[in-house]
Amino acid sequence: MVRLKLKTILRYTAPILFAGIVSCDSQNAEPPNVVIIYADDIGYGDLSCYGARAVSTPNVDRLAAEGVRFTDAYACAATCTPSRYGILTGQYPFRRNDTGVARGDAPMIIRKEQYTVASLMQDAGYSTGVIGKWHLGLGEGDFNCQDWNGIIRPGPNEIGFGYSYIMAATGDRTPCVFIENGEVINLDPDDPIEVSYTTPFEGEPLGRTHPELLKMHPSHGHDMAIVNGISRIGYMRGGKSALWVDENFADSITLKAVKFIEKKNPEVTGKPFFLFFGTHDIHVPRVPHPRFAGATDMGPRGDAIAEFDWSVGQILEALDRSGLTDNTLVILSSDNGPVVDDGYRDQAVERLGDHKPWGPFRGGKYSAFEAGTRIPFIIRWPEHINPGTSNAGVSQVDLFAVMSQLTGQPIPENAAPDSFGELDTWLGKSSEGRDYIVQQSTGTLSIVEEGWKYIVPSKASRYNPNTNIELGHDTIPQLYNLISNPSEAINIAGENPQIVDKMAQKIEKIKTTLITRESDLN
Ligand SMILES: [Ca+2]
Repeated sequence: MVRLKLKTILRYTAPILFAGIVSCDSQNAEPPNVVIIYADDIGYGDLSCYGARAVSTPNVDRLAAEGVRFTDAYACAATCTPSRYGILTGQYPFRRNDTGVARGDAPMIIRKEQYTVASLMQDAGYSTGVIGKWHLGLGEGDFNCQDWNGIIRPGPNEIGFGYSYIMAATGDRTPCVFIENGEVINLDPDDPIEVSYTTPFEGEPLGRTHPELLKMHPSHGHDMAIVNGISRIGYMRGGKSALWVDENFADSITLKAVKFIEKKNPEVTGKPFFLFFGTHDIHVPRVPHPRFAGATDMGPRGDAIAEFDWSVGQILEALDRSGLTDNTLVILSSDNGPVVDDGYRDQAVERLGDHKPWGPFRGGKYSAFEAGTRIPFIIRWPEHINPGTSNAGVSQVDLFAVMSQLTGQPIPENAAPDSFGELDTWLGKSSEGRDYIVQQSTGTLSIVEEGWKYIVPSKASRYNPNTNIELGHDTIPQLYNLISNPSEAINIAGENPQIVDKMAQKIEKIKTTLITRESDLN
């Protein structure tokens, strides 16, 4: 049935949609598989193909050498939850006031009636799956609405993902278990899980009361439930047989991703696949498998980058082994910029040396400055992409519309309102890029256009001493020329009032224009 549907889609849409992609064999064009490798908190300067020297990432470098490496690419926001919301829905996360960093017991932020890029791929006839970090909430209702001991719905399976194997939030938040298709795996029904973000459970040791039980100590926050010798954000009790082991995160989710690729091979299923693989690396707690200890001189943060690269290598090898490399579009990126001390005493600061996770940019995770959202972005599709580097401006919010162009599956009315069809740019065939890019920090919005960057004034904190990150917020307008001053050192708003006015008006218009794709803003 599905195979028929796909062929039907191809017959009617491929001649148009693949016209720009396939030059001589469009009759035989099969839609590509799509694998998104979505890193967590990996900064612009953390990979060797982006200039890192203190860590080697040969598998990512291979991807870059065989595809297009983008230098001016942006995540939707400077933290996990809003960034993930944006890439999956094609809507700027600032349009909703509940897309901030989610608790582990938050209800699902993407509503079950929302149409996601996974829904689009499913409707286009793809096998779809999400594996790894989720951090977009689960269930519906208030906080703590989930039945961790039963079926947890809605979840990714209700918004377009046919298969899911996820952690509810992050490695540093309870519940510390993996959830497969809505059920906690390895759970003993006689030892039910309880989760709370407000009240500790009587008798359960906490990081702040029992530091002697910890193998990794918090530097700020992260002093509640202890699991695997590491204290977390949030409380939990029970579910002992289901608790994860941090050292095995990468092995566990990478193995699931490789199995997904093998099981969903189009030669077996008759349809292509779409896999969203969210690594936990290099988010805190950074506890890579012991075999990566000492891979770098930077301690766990550097070693977690090496582990991330290993995961990438496993995915690429699985594609090679299955004969799928040529017709698989692989996108590798990160959800936000880098942070060094993000809450654990893991020697990241002490052993950083000359390494610059933020590359040539200012700020980091959480920040309105470039390093908050300027991220690595690499796309490989051997059948259709000539390797190279592109400085076109691209944003992850466009994934949705790009997938629509790729598959010929139309975007339903009102879905993905801020997602633009930038396929030619993503495939390295055009150097045009987006007309403008919207950035979102923890406290304000910014806009980048024609080399200028304007940061909307905000009363939010300018600096976070815990993470030692300049947040880029200021009560006065900030204007930078990213071409002559990519490090945003010199605020030239005072000398350029007309440009400030124009950009301030534009971002106001973007805020009030609910569907920017079809607007006259472009
Ligand atoms: Ca992140």
